[in-house]
Amino acid sequence: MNDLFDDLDPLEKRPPFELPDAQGYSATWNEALGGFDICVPNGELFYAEQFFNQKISDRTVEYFLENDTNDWQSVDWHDYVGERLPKVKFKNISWQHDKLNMFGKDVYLPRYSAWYGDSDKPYTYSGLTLQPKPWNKGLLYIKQHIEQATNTYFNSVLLNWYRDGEDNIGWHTDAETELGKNPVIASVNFGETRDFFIRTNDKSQKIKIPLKHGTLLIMKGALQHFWEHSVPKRKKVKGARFNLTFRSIR
Ligand SMILES: O=C(O)CCC(=O)C(=O)O
Repeated sequence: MNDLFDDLDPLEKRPPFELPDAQGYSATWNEALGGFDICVPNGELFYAEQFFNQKISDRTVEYFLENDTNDWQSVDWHDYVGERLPKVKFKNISWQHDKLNMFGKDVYLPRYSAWYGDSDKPYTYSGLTLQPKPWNKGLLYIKQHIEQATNTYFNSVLLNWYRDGEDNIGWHTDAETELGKNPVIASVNFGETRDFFIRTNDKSQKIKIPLKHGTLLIMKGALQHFWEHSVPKRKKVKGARFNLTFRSIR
């Protein structure tokens, strides 16, 4: 599906971001999957810059925001924090605005989210236990395309909606025990490009990976045990970005 590099010899193809020029790092073009198999010390990635084409990616953004209450393109979604968000009747996704208790105070997360999956797979992250909503047509379409390409089965997905560059997610790993020892996590992106960072637990190495409209990034191997990831604030980004992380809960 990735034709951006078609005129290059496979050996000359390079991912559109820098990897340290050091032992343990490599990127190899995977012709069959249209992306790069990337090795980092104690971890593996797969990066397909345009796994979903423009048309499907545009339609996905629309699908996520369609609702009976507002024109999805012109509304300021910052006006719907907390309990106001579920009052909007979204056609396809049950978006919610979760809060965390930090030092005795409830704080809303700087993003909206939704959780879908097989009904018997509740998931706990950052102290929140999420009950999945049943799969819908659009999410199954995305899931099945990723499953076919990667030969991996996923039974749940966390959706994050970053309204603009103020929304973010801090450094963390997805090493929850219910994901198994070395989880395969497929992260797909729609909307604005945002910088996704991975850094080693000791903070000595950091890699910036641009995740674009239609990009697929797969994290696998021991990555979650040795590397953290984050999407920091980017004040210049004015539009929305959606990230879906497909997981397999034991
Ligand atoms: O938005 C992203 O790219 C990352 C999301 C993430 O790290 C998570 O959901 O755990």
